[in-house]
Amino acid sequence: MRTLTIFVAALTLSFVPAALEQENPPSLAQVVALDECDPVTFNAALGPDFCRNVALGAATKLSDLFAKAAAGTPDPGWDFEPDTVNIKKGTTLTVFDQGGEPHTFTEVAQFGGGFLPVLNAPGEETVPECAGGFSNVAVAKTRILQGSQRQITGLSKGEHLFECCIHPWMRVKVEVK
Ligand SMILES: [Cu+2]
Repeated sequence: MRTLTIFVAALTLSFVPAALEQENPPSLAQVVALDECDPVTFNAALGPDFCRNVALGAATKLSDLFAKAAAGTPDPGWDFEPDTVNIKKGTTLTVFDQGGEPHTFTEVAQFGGGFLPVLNAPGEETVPECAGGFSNVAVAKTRILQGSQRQITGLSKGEHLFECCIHPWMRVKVEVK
C-alpha cells in the first residue's frame, strides 16, 4: 500500500512539469499613449485636473487641438506608439497612458471618427464602437486614465485595429500571428 502511495505521488509529480510546458508563458508587448495637453486651457474648459501633463513647454492649447483636427491635420503629439504591433497569439498587450489626459484603446472594425465630432476629421463619421461616448459602458470600459494602463489579452490570430474614441487619429494596428 505504501509503495502504491509513493508510486502515485511520483506519477503526479511527473505530470506537473508536462502540464506547465504545454503552453509557453505569454510574452508581453507594450503600447504607449501620448499627448501634450496644455493644463491651463484644457482645465479651464473641461474642469480641474482633466489635464495633468508634464509638458515642459511642449503643450498644445485646447483651441489649437480643435483647429488642427478641423483642418484635417490633427496634432501629432496625440499618438499611440508604435503604430503597428506584431505579436504572437497569447501575448499580453499593455497600453500605458503617459499623456496628461484620458484616452480610450478601443477595438474597431474600421478606423473612423470618435464620439466628439469636433475632434473628427472633416466628414468623418463616428465609428459604431465609439458611439455614445462614455455613456456607453462598452466605450467607458476601454478608457485609460492618466498614468494607468489597460491590458489586452486573448486576441485572435489576424489583424486587430484599435483607436482612441476621443482623439480618433490615435490608431494602432495589431497583427497577431
Ligand atoms: Cu485620446
